Amino acid sequence: MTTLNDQARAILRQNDRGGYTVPTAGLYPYQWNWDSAFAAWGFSTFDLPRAWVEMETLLATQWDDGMVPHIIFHQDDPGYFPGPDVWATEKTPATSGISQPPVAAIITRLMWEQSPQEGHDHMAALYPKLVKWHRWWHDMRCTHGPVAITHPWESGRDNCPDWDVGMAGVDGSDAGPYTRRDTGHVDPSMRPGKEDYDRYIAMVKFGVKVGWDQAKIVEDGPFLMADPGITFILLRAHADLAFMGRALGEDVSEIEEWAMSLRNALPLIWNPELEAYDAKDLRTGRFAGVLGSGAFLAYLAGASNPQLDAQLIRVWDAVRYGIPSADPQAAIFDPRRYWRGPTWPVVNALMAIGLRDSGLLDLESRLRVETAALIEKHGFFEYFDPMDATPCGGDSFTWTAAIWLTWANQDRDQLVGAT
Ligand code: 9WN
Repeated sequence: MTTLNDQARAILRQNDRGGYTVPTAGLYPYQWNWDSAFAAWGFSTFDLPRAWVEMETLLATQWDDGMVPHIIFHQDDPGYFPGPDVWATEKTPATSGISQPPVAAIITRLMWEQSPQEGHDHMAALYPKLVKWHRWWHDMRCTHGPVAITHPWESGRDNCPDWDVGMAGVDGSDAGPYTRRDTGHVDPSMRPGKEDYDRYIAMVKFGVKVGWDQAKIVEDGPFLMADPGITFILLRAHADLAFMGRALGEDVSEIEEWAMSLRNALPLIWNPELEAYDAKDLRTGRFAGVLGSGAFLAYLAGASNPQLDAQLIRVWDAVRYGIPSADPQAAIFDPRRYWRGPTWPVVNALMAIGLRDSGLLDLESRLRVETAALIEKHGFFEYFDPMDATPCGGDSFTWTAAIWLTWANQDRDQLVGAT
């Protein structure tokens, strides 16, 4: 009998395109930044050499300025829009012009710690590239304090309600004619709407117009919002990077300074009215005013507090499976539409690291049991309805397979109360 472990490993192998892994065939035919890091973590459970190759392929696409792009278009594929011709970054291989959540250092440390001797040279070779990427985040995206994103896709949580206030200020009227491909692969009611896409394309066009000059994009681009999610991921990634640097005998004071200035900026994204961390439109100074899953990544950075604990339990108790991507008690909650309500196993896995490190072991177990139940019921889908477990988005999804192997299926025989 094929076990779910076998199926998860087979998905990683099937989605392997030779040195990099696509998120899922059809819908996402290229290498995506944070998906690839999760793929590496998944491979590390059964093929550590292949895991290191994944991370090395990702970091090999780093731009001269230090950015590691969000999509790498290794080979043209008409099944995805917007493709390399729209981004027009003039890189080889072709890439998009924005980045994605910097989970690579977090996962590199996890892989290295699995086998410190075998991993030493790989980790040491990746280290300077990771430092250069983190410096890019500090110099190019932390100019306002917390991490700012210049396009919702940079957050990895594309159309979550966090970005609505910033998106409202983006003029999508001259996006021009284009044909979406995503809605041909999955149910359109689960994807972002046309107005969102017009604005996404307008932002890409602005990047092309300024030759992907990141300083100009931050200064004058159509969209700039503080993202609690990446802020917490980067804080955690800085700590893991510094840990590896110390093990290599490197001077990590620069990384420690980035981390300290980022931590000092956290009050700027605390919304007292919401009683939670909140996204903020840096063009207008307005908070988003909605509780999104990015806020709960605070656990990953040791930045939680009793008010946030209470919010976590409130939104979690309002659903049955996993932590929802938007507040179920808010009017905008939409349990199957992309990042506007569903639960994402991959985000749950990141939160679990935070819950465990914060000593909240019961909550970590609960999250693991609920996430595993979704996969046991329906397989390795991209995301799920948190109310009734309906599988959504792409099937045979790399990161869902990866987190099954690394986290969701770990030691569950010792847990009780499976959903
Ligand atoms: C745009 C690949 C990616 C993920 C993102 C997710 C989605 C792309 C899209 O798919 O974004 O980058 O076309 O919708 O939101 O987190 O990395 O899985």
